[in-house]
Amino acid sequence: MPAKPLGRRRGTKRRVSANEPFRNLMLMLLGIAACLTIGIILAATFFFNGDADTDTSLRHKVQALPHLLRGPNAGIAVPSIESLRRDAGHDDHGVLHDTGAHGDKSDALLLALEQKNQRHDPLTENAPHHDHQQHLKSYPYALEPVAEDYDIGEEFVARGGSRFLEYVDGTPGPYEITETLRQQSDQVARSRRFHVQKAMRFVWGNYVKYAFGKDELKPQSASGSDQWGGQGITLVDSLDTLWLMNLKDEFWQARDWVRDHLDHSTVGSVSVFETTIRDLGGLLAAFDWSKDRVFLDKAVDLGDRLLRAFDGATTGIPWGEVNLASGNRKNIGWSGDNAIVAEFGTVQIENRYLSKLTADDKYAKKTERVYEILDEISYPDGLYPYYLRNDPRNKGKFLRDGVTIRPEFSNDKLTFGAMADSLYEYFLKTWLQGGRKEPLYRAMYDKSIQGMHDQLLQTSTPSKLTYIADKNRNSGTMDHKMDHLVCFMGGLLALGAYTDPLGLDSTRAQRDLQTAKALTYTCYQMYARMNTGISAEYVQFYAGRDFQIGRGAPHYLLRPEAVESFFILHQLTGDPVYREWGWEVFQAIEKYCKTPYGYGALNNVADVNGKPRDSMESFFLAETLKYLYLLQDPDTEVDVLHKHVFNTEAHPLRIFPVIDQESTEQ
Ligand code: DMJ
Repeated sequence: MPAKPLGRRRGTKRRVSANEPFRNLMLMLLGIAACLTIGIILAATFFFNGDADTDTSLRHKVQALPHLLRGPNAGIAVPSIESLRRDAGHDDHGVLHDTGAHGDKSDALLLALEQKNQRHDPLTENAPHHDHQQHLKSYPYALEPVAEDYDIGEEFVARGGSRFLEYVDGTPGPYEITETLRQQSDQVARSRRFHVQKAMRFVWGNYVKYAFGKDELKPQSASGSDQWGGQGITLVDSLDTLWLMNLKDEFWQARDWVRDHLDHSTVGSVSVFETTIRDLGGLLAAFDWSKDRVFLDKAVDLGDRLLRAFDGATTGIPWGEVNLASGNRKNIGWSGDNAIVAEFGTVQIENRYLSKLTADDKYAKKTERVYEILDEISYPDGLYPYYLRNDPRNKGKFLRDGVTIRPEFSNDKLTFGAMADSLYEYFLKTWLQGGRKEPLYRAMYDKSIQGMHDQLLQTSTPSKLTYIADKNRNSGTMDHKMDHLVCFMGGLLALGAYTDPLGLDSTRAQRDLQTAKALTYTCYQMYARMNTGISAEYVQFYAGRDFQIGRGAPHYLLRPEAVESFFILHQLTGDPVYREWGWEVFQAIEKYCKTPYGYGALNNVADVNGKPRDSMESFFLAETLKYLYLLQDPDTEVDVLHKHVFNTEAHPLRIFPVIDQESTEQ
């Protein structure tokens, strides 16, 4: 039987029950609620699975929290939902190259996150993170110990830049870094560090034999030279390398020379910057590790002589050169009497350490004042042109009725390479040295890194290599080159990310970490793509061709910046790939730069038959060999996150809270 049709029959009056209006109202409300719920679910699905990098990044923030609380970052501030909201507003510029505002979308996402967090504890909700972990692959690169009689000169062949492509954009690696992998990597590293130590023993032995106490060893002609005014620069610069490589007999022999022969009262005019970072930094680090008073006494004497560079400097910016014997000062001739930001902005760590150890704040005060002046005259983008007018002939310009007025920049070139590089490095490191308590320095660092991302960061074609270009601020013209010197930025950005007051998982820190890794990969490519496996002084980027050796810059001066970043990134992330890259670089240096008595700069990194020059800068022993060794030394006491700050010449000094703690323990 067909069912009776329901509903009103035409012409008949419908009977209405007493409950019906209420029931209809309820049904309507239920319908609206259902629509709203579906809408919210759809919106949330879109935001959580959408294409925006920011969304992924914010989701990642919540998912990664448990890992952060347990892992090597335990103790690092966990971002609150308020800080996430703040990030998504002013600080959120997305990941690499995405500087657009995310506005409403981010707000909606944060709202969704807040609602989610009310129902689920973000500190325990990490299922998607587990998913990611499950998709991680095994580390595919062979980890084989190196025999002690392995002949690098015979065996090493540069293998080009076609490997490790998965590291190009700096996103989290596809490989699982397990405890077993770390242990394997440590074992292999110990067999490699033997070879780096052997290189140091070789070059140091020849320095002692042919140039002991001289500024430099000439590695082809087995003689010494004194082009740094006769301060034993190589010896002093090498002290902590000897200590950290456990070459203690050599260290104490060098200490005796410092005690008996190092006499700054006979040294003439020197660069304030170079002498501070190499000589003063070397003495301070030697003291910091050995606690031998000889080093501190010599450092105080040198520090007092260098401090005269501030005498009569009406701008508060020191003179570029000072005569250690007479105290006479002058500007640097070759820079057209301009003061260079990377010079006067890179003397703070050494002078602050001196103040800390002597309880005399004169060193710290004068050099910290430089940062206040820089902050006062800074541009909104936090980037500094590299020349400042500091000319005595323009003295009147800086004085008005006896009051010092603001100094002025005298060019508009923006770079993270030569002449500006370590200024930015010291903003962050000065803050770290003081125990992260002086917000001005961190703010100056963060501002400049934002400016760098907004204005200078580029991606090459076709390989999508990340690089930091130079720029003329006034004309806006970009120069698509990158100095090898810029390669320190990978390590610095990573250090900044791991110590970011917003937390490592903040959008800003994640952006900086990604840039750090991507940039470091580019620096690795600058080595790997050369015939010798060694980088040129700078490379030039061209559309469609990635980079080529810069015009007039095919040489390699034994510089450390790339291996410095490998070391720092390895200490922070534990990814063994940085050890692979460092080992490759070491072998290339061993094969192409080694001479009968040391290691020499190369004229042309494209020429596998070239003869190294008869010159070896002290930073090869102070920095390049030290970083290469520490990278392969799992047993080192050096700890860049909790204990030490490296000055720009790779001299590790304890940070102030550690000094304080250790002095109360004694
Ligand atoms: C070193 O003297 C320092 O690292 C400095 O900050 C820049 N360049 C050299 C090494 O390349």
